Amino acid sequence: MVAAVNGLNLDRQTGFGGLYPMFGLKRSRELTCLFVAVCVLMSRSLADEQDFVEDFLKREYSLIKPYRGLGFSSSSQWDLMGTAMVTPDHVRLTPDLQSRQGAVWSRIPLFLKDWELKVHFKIQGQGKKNLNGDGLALWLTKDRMQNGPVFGNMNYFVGLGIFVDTYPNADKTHDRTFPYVSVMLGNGTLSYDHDYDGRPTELGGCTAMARNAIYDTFLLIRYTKNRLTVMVDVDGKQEWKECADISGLRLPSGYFFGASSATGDLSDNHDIISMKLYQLTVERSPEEEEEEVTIPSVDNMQQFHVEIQEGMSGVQLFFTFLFSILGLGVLVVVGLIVYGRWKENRRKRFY
Ligand SMILES: *[C@@H]1O[C@H](CO)[C@@H](O)[C@H](O)[C@H]1NC(C)=O
Ligand SMILES: [Ca+2]
Repeated sequence: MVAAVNGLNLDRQTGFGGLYPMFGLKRSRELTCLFVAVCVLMSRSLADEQDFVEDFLKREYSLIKPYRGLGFSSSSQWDLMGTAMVTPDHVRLTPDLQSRQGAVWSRIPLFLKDWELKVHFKIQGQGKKNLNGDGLALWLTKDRMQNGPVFGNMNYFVGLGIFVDTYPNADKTHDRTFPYVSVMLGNGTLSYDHDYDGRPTELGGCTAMARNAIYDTFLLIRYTKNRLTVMVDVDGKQEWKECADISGLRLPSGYFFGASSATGDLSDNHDIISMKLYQLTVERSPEEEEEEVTIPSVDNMQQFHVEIQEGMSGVQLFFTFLFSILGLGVLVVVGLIVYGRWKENRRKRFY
């Protein structure tokens, strides 16, 4: 569904831009009429299922090839930091080398209310599965261009963080398959807990086999009417798979888009190929129009709270083992005694 919407819009975009120069100005009115008619027809069929009337690619918020002037020109709308570098094919946040941090940040604060960000990314490296790390993060935050421990960005961030976590730090029990995509909303006091892969603050997520994928890998983040949806497309089927759906999420405006990544002892190439921002046009009631948000928040935060199941420490494991052996020993002794008595009784009965 979403893929279809996007596809249509892309076609509309390129088709329209491509047609315009061929017609004179006189023609443009007819063309506009035609365009409007087509839009109305298309939106009517789309509106049956969802209330987006139209959406448009916003170039000023998008990171698209060729990345002209990126990282050095004052006219570029994006900044690079750390190890991030631009090649003709991608923005490489980190190379497949240990202890690197890199990021790319938009210079323009976002004041759109309803939007959709489509991210084309690539994570690829030499390391064997689960011997690679640490993943990348996408941001829409109050601060930009900060260093830190959360995939190369600051902790206690204010705003939205979407992580493509490729290394299971906590998951010694393997109840979750990595790479794992997860969503967090920071409010300045919440901390991302790296040792637990951010589970204490996670609002939703899913497994996405996006590393060393033979297909192009995409993430879609949609925010409209306080609802955040994250979708993934990593297995070459050209369809979006739902990953997270969070209602009652309030994000202030004026925040910055960014992408960051970090490697530690383990590494990967973390590349951003494009980040395309589409404005969504959504009908709102006057009350919805007026709502002013100053701090990111989620209604009913408790509903997301998960009990962390602590894995056993070495000492606990030792004592568990010890007591198991002792218990087994006691059982064997008791068993032997009972058997002895029983045998004795039987002998008595025979004589
Ligand atoms: C941030 O969220 C947490 C958890 O909901 C809450 O306890 C804390 O008070 C919030 N901080 C701010 C500044 O709103
Ligand atoms: Ca991790």
